[in-house]
Amino acid sequence: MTRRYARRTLRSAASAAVGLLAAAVSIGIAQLAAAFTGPLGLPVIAVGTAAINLTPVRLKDFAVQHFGTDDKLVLLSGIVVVLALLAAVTGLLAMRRRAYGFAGIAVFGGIGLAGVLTTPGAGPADSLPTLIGAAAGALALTLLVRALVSQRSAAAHDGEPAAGPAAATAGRVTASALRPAEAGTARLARRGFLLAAAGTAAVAAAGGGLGELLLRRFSVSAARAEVALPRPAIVGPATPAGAQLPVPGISRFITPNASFYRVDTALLVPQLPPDQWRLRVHGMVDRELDLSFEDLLRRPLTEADMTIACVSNQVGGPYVGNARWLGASLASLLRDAGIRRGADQVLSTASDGWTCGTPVETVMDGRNALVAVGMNGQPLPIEHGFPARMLVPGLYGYVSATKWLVDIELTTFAAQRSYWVQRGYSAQAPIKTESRIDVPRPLQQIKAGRTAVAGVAWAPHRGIGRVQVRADSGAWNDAKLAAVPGIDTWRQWVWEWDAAPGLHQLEVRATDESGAMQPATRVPIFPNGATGWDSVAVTVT
Ligand SMILES: Nc1nc2c(c(=O)[nH]1)N[C@H]1C(S)=C(S)[C@@H](COP(=O)(O)O)O[C@H]1N2
Ligand SMILES: [Mo]
Repeated sequence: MTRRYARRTLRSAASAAVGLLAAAVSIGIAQLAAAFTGPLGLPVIAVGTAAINLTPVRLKDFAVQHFGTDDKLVLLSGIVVVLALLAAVTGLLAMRRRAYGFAGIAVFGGIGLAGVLTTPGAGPADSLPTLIGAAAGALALTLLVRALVSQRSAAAHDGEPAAGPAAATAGRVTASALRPAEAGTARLARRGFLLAAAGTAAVAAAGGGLGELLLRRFSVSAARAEVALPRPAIVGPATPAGAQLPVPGISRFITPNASFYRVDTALLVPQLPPDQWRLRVHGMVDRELDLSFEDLLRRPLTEADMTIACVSNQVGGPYVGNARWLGASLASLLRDAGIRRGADQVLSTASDGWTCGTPVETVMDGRNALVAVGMNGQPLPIEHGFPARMLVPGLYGYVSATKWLVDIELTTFAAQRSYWVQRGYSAQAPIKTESRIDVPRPLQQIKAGRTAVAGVAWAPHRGIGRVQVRADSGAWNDAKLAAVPGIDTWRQWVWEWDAAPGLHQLEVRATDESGAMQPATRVPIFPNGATGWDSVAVTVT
């Protein structure tokens, strides 16, 4: 009985493998085809993108909180697991009736096609990889089913039980529907199936691998390396000597590009060749503008230090960074276009269709709102928006910091809602005053005696006026504040603590330069940013 059970399991596994292999061929061949038509035609990515855009906002917040920047990897892994399960079931069904298998492939293909066709920027040609992949999958399925059926038929004649009751129904694939195989050919037939399986696996891997390789030609990293950024017309203030406190473990005043946080909805980082990039300015304007990257670089460029933060940053969280940016004045660009009376929203759009709404008033009030092209002395890194992005000091990223910027429309908040506003986030979202303890680390063990408690605080475009620290809910102590080049960056702070042995809790709170203190009340990220005081628990020995 265990032998029969083992044999049944093996049979099911072989059927499931048929489905998995056919799915692998579909995806591998689709990837190869997409290497010719472009990455927008990659069906799994397209479905993942559609999933991101359809995901309820609470679930997305959960994903960002728990998986951080790995949320995309988790999503893609999830899609692959679901795909594999459905493919295995399709294989099992296909061994009962081939039509079920084709139906399964049609469903996969349909979902892929829907994903591709709803991808902003995708054209009719981008549906080809999915169609070709589906056809290749159907072919693989046919071959594998045939090979497995003839193996089972041969095995039956060698004395193994047949696939099931003989059926006369047309299209029903059972051993009895085939010509009886010669006795003794079972081994040959098994080898035939294994060869077919290995062959399809090789086709899937070769297609996918070659596709991956060829898709690299869409990368703009070579084009980025060739960009020579002009010197700034307005040079940023020199970083004051005391901006960086000599405390090991504190966040560096300037966040290096490689460790700057990344938050966006893009599964594949958009690759925009600078020589093809255009920026359109339109809507409620006197004259439409249409700029090339060269036009943008010819404008006087401003260099400015600016801290940007994500609304999804929890109290004490990592989604904040400070860089020295280089860009053209957004206000001057809009002045050239001529803002019509009544326009109150700058609606910016990325190449992938993501949108962002910024108050006209904020952009025009004299702060350093930029169409940025440089970050810390380099062209923008591709994942941070190459070749151009928007930045507005003082506003959360989702209402100000459009990466891969291609379109600016002057409109009203009443007429149009941007990506996250459609999903319930506030249309107006200034960055809330925040402070974070960098050292000591949570649950760190430290030696008794004088120890530095230090970190960063930010209230972009208001400036940090005071930071206070306390231990074990005792009296508040003023931290020493580092120097800053202006009010748009974060500010380092340090407090010397005389630590006595035991378990302690440290807390921090900041006050902006207008005198408003960071509220103690914990509110969640949704709908316009978390509040509350950061705290860490440490053991002193
Ligand atoms: N095209 C595009 N731009 C975008 C986003 C996005 O999803 N797509 N996310 C915004 C958000 S929510 C933030 S916090 C900042 C983050 O910028 P960074 O990834 O360069 O740190 O980019 C903004 N710009
Ligand atoms: Mo964000």
